[in-house]
Amino acid sequence: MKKTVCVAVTGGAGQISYGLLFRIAAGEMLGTNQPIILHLLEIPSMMDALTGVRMELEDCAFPLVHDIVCTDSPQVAFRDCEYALLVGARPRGKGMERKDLLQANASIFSAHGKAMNEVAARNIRVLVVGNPANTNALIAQQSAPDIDPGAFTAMMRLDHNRALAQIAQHAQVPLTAIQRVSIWGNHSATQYPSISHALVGGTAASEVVDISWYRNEMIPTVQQRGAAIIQARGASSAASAANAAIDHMRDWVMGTPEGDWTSMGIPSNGSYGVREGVICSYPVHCADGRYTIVPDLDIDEFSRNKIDLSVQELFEERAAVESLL
Ligand code: NAX
Repeated sequence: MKKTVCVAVTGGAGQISYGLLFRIAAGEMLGTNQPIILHLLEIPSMMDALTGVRMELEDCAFPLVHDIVCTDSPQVAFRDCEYALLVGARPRGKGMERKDLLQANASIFSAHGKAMNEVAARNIRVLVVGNPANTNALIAQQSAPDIDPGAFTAMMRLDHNRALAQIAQHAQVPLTAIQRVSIWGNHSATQYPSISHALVGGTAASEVVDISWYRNEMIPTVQQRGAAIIQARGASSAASAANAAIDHMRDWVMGTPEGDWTSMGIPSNGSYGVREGVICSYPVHCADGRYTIVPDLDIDEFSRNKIDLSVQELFEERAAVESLL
């Protein structure tokens, strides 16, 4: 057994957390040899509901869970944490513009970033799930100047997994036959799911997948999948989002499979023409607990336009919260 680590999850009483906490507690994220202390953060009005979640976690008698701390104080939640999953966020209310949503969440993520800066372990890894995830991650990062900026990531894995599932269904192959799919840009309807370098059963995806299906059906399906789920289920994606959060953290810590890569929202560094200053989705390899952008991919004109459009949106979101950066 390894040394116990603290894992903070915000929005602990929300629907994604209900799909997430039990899997973290079972060892699916950090491994079955990694004991954990869960730190669950909620707003004061949700503390009773959070107590209910805690009781259920206790009733699972997970051997890996050494303690569960429930709190409405970010300073308590992030103390000594080596992993933080920032799921809690303000949902879009009636009549709320995107700008209002950005502002409402900006103050939450700025407070959480400041608290992490004060009390979290210096080697913390942060995954932002709460929307708008990329810009919230940027705000948290900018509010935590004493923590490695690269520690702040945004969840694009749900989009990545959605793309895999669409290709598997279209090409009628098992999911395991598909490699090297990439999501570029923002976790929004402008995101660019790319199959330019993807392989299906070891063959270039462009030879297996119908290109007009890809451009006219797959791209919009992946971009709009969140809305389609709300329409069908009457509630937003929860179990699949929780699953993606587990996948994101697990691969970051334990590595991506040989020959494959994943997609993560990470600080832009000029790679692939995305200037510094936003949290952008790139294809990444993970090994030894670190991610690196997949180098030297050819970007054709179609891809360039799609990536630029989504990156432009990221900079517009950044401009809307500039006063907090
Ligand atoms: P819920 O509304 O069910 O849960 C959110 C929880 O966060 C609530 O219990 C709320 O009280 C709590 N919360 C709000 N402000 C908080 C604060 N300051 N500190 C701590 N907790 C706080 O939403 P849920 O369905 O769980 O979704 C959570 C977030 O994930 C939303 O922003 C949602 O848009 C986002 N998503 C992101 C996805 C991604 O791929 N990046 C996909 C799924 C999801 O849409």
